[in-house]
Amino acid sequence: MKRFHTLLTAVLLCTAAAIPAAAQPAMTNVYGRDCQLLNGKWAAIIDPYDQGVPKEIFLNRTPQNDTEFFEYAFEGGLRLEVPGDWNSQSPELKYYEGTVWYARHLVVGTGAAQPAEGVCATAVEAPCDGERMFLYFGAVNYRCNVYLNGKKICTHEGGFTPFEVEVGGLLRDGDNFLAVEVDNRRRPDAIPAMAFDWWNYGGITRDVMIVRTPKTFIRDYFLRLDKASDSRLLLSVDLSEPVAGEVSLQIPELGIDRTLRTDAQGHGETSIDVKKLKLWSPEAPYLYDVRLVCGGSPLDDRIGFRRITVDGTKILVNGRETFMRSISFHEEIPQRMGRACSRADARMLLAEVQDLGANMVRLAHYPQNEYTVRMAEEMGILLWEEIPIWQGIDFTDRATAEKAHAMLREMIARDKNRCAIGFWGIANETRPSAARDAFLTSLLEAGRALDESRLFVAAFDNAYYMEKSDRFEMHDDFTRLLDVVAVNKYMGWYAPWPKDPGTIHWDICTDKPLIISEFGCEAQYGQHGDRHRASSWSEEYQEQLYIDNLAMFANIPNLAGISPWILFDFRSPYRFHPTNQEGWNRKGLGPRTAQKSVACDPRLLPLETGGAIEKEITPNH
Ligand code: GCB
Repeated sequence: MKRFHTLLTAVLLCTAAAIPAAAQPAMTNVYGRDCQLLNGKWAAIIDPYDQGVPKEIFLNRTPQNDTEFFEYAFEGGLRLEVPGDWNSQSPELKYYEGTVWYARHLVVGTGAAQPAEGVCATAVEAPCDGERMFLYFGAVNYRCNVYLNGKKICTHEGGFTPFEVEVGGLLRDGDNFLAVEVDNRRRPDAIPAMAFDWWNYGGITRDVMIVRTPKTFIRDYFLRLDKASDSRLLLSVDLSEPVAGEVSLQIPELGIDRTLRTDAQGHGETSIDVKKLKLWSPEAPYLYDVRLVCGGSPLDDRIGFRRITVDGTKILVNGRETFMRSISFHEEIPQRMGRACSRADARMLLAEVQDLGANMVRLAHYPQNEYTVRMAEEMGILLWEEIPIWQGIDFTDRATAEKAHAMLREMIARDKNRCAIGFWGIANETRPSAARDAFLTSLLEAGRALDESRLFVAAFDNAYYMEKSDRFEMHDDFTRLLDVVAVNKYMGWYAPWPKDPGTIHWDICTDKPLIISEFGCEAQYGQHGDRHRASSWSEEYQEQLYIDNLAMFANIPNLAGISPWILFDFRSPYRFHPTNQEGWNRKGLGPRTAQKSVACDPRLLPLETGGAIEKEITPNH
């Protein structure tokens, strides 16, 4: 296995170098920079047969003489809201998986002729001397090609992490035509792959922005508490260019004003001793105003400092044992039947979590919006953030492995300064094999090299009750490499109880903390029935199942947290039952699942949301 792993890593390095025109990973803390949103309505063309490329619709040509005509036009057709998924914006797109083209004009310079009424356009100031401009996408599901003025400028794969491409030198004065070809088809070599238990929302699902920077700027930084000392901060920075330069770090409240010199590669590191640091914790989520300055240009952030470690079977936050009272949610607003995509959406989801009294969220099953992560941090909610390695992944495919590495890098690059994140999740429900072990080991090593300050976890579904030992056991050697092991176990739902729950014992990775990362069952809101019959889909059955599972958890010697599945019902083509599911996974618990039985009827929205969420919803078309 070791040899295979070394070989795989070597091959990965070669393939990475060979990939053409890939977008750059986004710069850290994009919202702290000079940025302009390109959100709003974009023109769109649905292209299920992928005819947009042969017809060169990215050129946006219009007839120039009497004989010319074109079989497309972006104006006068469909409009899609960005950020947002396309499925919830038009009835014919509800189940659509394929290509959609998005287009928008960028009108550069104040003197430029303005586009005609109704044309989707944004006025963009011309760059000042020496200024650079980047086009940033918070997330596009799943893969995309970006064209500017008829030229392909980048490609990106992966539906939940940000990317950018430099456009300063490509924009011209006046009208510029931006087209984004988005494809959300499921593929065997993708992550996630062919089937997964959530809706495959397609589209430009997060903010799109123009970001302006000086010529040389701080591309990346990582400021954190030294794992070994509560009174030392560690800072590393990378400039946009391989040049020796100066970066200063200011944290006024701590009296810190420190200058650091980067080496000829543009990389610098320093440690700073501090006195009387207030640590961040779920109980006291303290954040400091932090400023980094390079070449006179400031970059502001709010950063908290905390230590998350493992001591035997315990998880410690700042040295204190902390039991993870967690819950999961998908990035979805059930009432709208669409992707959560705004600050208001993040607020709604996290407010529910807070009402439940949870101290952690397992973000299911992919990196969610930066808004959510930042807001959780302000609210004192710990996070487990994971990449969408979800069952069915082709662990033998080198290209898939490279995608996993890219997703992990992009997730850590975006959120490594967010102290709310205590756990990086690298996989959900994978089964042992030499190929899987090599794939995940290489991912884990890469993750640890990027961030030594967090715990690495994966969720498994191969724990079983063994009659012989009268215990739950799990045989998966890969768990040895993780800091924390997590188990998804649906006792009472997918697996019948072998005996009285309160008498069941667990013997799984007893030298490490173990989190029950999923359990639960489906129930229809407001449906009453036999508390001992699963097929009643009743609230009573769900309640009894929770009582039974909690009785069993009491016997897990190394239990360090539980995370019920899930806050809200969520849409999923996996779920066929004609009356109890109707395309929804009904395991939701949250109070706003009051919309459960009526979730498909948007007329009831104001009633179900009490008006509060309704105001923040972008109207559908
Ligand atoms: C699981 C998966 C989760 C599913 C859930 C279910 O184990 O990790 O994505 O949604 O089960 O409801 O079956």
